[in-house]
Amino acid sequence: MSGLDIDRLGRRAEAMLEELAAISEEPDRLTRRYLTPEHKRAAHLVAQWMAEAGMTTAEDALGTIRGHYPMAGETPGANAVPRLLIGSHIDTVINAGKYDGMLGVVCGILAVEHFRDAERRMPFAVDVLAFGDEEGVRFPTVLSSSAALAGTFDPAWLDGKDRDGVTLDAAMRDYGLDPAAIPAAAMSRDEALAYVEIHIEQGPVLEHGDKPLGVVTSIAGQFRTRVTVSGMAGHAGTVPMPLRQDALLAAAEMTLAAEQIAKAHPEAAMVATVGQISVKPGAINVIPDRVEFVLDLRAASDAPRHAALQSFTARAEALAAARGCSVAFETYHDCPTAGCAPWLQDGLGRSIENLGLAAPRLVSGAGHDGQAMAGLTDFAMMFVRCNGGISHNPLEFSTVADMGAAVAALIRFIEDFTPPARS
Ligand code: HGY
Ligand code: MN
Ligand code: MN
Repeated sequence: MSGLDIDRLGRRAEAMLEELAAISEEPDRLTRRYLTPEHKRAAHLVAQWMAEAGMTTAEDALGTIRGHYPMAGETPGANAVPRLLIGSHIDTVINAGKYDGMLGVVCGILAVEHFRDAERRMPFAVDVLAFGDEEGVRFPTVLSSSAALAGTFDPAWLDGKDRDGVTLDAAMRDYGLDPAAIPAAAMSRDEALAYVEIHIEQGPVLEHGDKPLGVVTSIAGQFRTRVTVSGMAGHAGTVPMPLRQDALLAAAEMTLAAEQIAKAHPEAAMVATVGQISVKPGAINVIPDRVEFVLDLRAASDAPRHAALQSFTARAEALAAARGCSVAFETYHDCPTAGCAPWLQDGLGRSIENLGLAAPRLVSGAGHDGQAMAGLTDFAMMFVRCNGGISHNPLEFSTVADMGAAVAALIRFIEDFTPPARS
């Protein structure tokens, strides 16, 4: 198919993912949140693989591990080296699968290893990036480590707290990082030729079309809005139902309203999710007086997504008032739809077709570091088929053959990569 040993590449990827999957905060499931000791162990393992593959490695101010494969003729310490960026993330959700994020880092390492083994260097350097805060599961930030590399990190994020009240600033220092060095983490536009990410599709389209690989056209925009509902605590046994100001019942009606709004817009590929909720005071026999949840609202384009959030907040205020409750909203993440550069889409498409495979185009409903990297350079993504489209779930699975094909296609892409002439 390509003169490359697809099976060997796929088996290497599978073995590396198994090793990473064993590094978890929890004994019986995979959870690896940003700046935890487990993140550090995974980062060290990835840095070791990068070094073994012929790269120099560095850790930036956000903990991103940056592997650097020099360009032809590059002298150590050279400035303004043009580089193709390849990366993904090594943080996970709670009870995660072992492919989401990690596959893209492993593919980048295996592709560079191929060129090192062939003693071949390109007219550009290749950086492999292992970001640590893509999921945004620990702090109220999302894509913060790729944003820092892109130069768009917001210092206000440093005050965000995790569920234990630890700020991002304190967690960085505890991890051995220096928040004052964040500005220096930004890469100059001159150096970044493009950013390319390989990722499992996390959806059913490729499997449904019996296609191992695909090329992403755009990444859906998303809101993360914290909703705080306040009511009145009371005795579960003595307050008659009509007299209650039950914050949980109001919140429950709001989550159903979000579902109705999303279902009303199939043309916008709109989805609404509430995956995290807290109920206070949290006693069995006390009517809840404070409920906090985060609404994750996404759509394939931005106008309907913004309109939907407005509809939701109006609906939520009416539902709260009807129960004598109040409601407050804080949108802490508003990530616009990001388009993948057509020239990079074409390059990825050709590299897949070079393997004798079709290269279908598809939209990503999932968010990715590419949305942050779009602030620095053109970006594109290659999707890899995953079993049943399942993700954010330990049942996540991608075959050796499909992962091997992804590495082979990436190798072909790098071989044929011709950066556009700079004006
Ligand atoms: O939520 C997402 O879309 C991604 O998995 N962070
Ligand atoms: Mn991901
Ligand atoms: Mn994810």
